[in-house]
Amino acid sequence: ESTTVVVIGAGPAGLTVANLLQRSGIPCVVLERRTREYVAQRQRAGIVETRAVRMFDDWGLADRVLGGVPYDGLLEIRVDGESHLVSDDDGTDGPPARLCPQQVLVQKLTAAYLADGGDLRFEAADISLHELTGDTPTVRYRTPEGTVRTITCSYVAGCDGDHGISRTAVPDGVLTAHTLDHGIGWLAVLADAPAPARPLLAVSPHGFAAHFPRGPHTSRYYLQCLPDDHPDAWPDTRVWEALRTRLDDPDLVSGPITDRETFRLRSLVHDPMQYGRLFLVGDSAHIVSPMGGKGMNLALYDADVFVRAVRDHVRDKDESGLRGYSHRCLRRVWNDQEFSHWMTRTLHDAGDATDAGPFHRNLARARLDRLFTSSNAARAFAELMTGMDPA
Ligand code: RFL
Repeated sequence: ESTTVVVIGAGPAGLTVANLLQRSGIPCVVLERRTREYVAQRQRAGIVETRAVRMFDDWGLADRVLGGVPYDGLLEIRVDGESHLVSDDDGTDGPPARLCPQQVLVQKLTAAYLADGGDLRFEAADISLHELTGDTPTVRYRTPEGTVRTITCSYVAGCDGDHGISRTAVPDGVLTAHTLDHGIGWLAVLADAPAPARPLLAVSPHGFAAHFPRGPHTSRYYLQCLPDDHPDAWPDTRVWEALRTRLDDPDLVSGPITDRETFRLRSLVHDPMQYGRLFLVGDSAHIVSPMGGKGMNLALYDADVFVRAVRDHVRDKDESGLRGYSHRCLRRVWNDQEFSHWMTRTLHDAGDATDAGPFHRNLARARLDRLFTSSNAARAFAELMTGMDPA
């Protein structure tokens, strides 16, 4: 069996690659380890940034793959109970960002790809990649029935996240991993409780907290916690009490908690994002601290750059896009890492719950003050929020 591109993983990165290839008339096969139901339920990101919305629009896919509710592009930053609004309006024309939960995007991308005849194989086990430095790599996997299959292709898109097999197929010493542990933990809570009017980030002496919409009656909350905290240390009463205190909202309406996990904030970049004919796309190449909402949006960016490069090669024998893939993606990755790092430090250090100390606390407060009072600072922030390529 042979195809042009084998896509490993059916998350936001893999499904976007698959849909854009399909729109380009380039054959591909998607291999996903999990079931369709499992993939469709994974809840994480909540905002599709302006650039990504316009990208789907350019490909004629926006109406089919973007769900969720309209979004005025405003973000509330509450500091010790005082509310400030910041905007992602950078003055450019075109459709704005969308509040579209990651699982809705994934469900719709899956449906659009399959409706147009896409080849998507769930429960593909023991995937292995071979001859990546030759002209025709092969991908081997086992079907749910236990048959071992081999697919020959021209390119492999490694879209299988941070714990996938794609990156491990690269020999030791080829990739450099740049890592940062922020020394901060977050408790992430999902609840059937009223969504806030707009995404809300709160600085308080008791630690950072956030409240995001994930649907009209579903909310995502984040609470800064100890880096190695266990979710069991956070029973319902403690969660709601901490949220009411840190959001300075004694009337916050609670609801049944449906998911609760803790994790450490970390950032990771693998350089380069390519080995032979294997191209790493999305989380398989980089992890960004969730502060700033860039992880999924970076995955969508990589997918767009990759498919355009493959299209140039297949259609016009122009290899420049593929050769420049890693460099181009990494430029944006580092730009977003910087944004996310800036937000992570600012919104945590401005409270009193990190060990950054009073000097850094005052620096963080000065940055927030500048953001709220300087139109130039606000504009720079808006530009980063949109994710648009710098001119
Ligand atoms: P995914 O989503 O991890 O998908 C990878 C897919 O590959 C499959 N897979 C395999 N398939 C075959 N063989 C194997 N050996 C395989 N191993 C894995 C998996 O089953 C899966 O289907 O990576 P992708 O597509 O690169 O997408 C990246 C995003 O999911 C990620 O960046 C975001 O979720 C990060 N993120 C956020 N991003 C935002 O833009 N805004 C946010 O608000 C936001 N919040 C978050 C987040 C990540 C979080 N986690 C995971 C800590 C909040 C949280 C809690």
